[in-house]
Amino acid sequence: MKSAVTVSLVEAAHGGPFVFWDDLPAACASAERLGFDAIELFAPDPLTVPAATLKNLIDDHNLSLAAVGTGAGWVVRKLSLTSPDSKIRQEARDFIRSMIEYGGPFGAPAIIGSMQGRWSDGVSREQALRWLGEALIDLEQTAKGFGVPLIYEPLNRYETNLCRTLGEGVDLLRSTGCSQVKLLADLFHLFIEEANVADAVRAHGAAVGHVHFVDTNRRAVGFGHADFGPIMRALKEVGYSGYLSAEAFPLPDGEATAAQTIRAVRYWTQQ
Ligand code: LER
Ligand code: MN
Repeated sequence: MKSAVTVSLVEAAHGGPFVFWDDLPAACASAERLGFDAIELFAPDPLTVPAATLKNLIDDHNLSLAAVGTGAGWVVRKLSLTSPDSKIRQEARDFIRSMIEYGGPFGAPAIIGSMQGRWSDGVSREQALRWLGEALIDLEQTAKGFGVPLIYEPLNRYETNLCRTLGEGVDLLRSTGCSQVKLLADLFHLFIEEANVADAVRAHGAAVGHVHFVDTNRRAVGFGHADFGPIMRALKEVGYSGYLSAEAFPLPDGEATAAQTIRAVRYWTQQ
């Protein structure tokens, strides 16, 4: 398993669960110094940091790009793949496609989390899941062009009413027939929604393509109260070899969160 740390450049997301903020060169320098394999980037759009600039930065710091988030489409532009308004649904798809095309040349998948939206306003759950499924089928084609998966993230009940567990995520993927859409196991969401996180990972591990590595209170692993032994054993059992990416609150600060995360990654991957 490989290590990654999140960097947010989205002003409107301040207060959110990202380790490093605003200063991408400084975040890359810290990530390299601490020994991370990669950064995961939460950017406003594909233009704020031109791809060439990003490439120079990560190359200079011996880092990879683990994934790109698409949540700015929701946070900044209020786009959603399940909006009742077809124009907004289309704009949401266009935005996500632009992020797939941004990360693709780096081998980095795009993550669909908050852009999935929620059903309401006269839209049934079935209808919303159909729209979401159609978008995954369409966007998977773009991802395939770069040889990268597309990552879909079940979220806890306070953030979506569509898919909240890995099992519900697997059901959605099955209904689409998509083979290159993988699930993001964000442990924070799973601690809220799963009866047993290790059992869920064991049952659905084949579908997991990315992990948000974080403790129960959304702080660095070890700064909360989960027992990571069973979860890490489950990830090993299912042969997970992707990223453990720290998407956590910078508490007490980003450096301490990143340092604790890399200690936890080393400890748990060597057990
Ligand atoms: C939001 O709670 C989250 O986990 C992000 O990864 C989704 O964009
Ligand atoms: Mn997440």
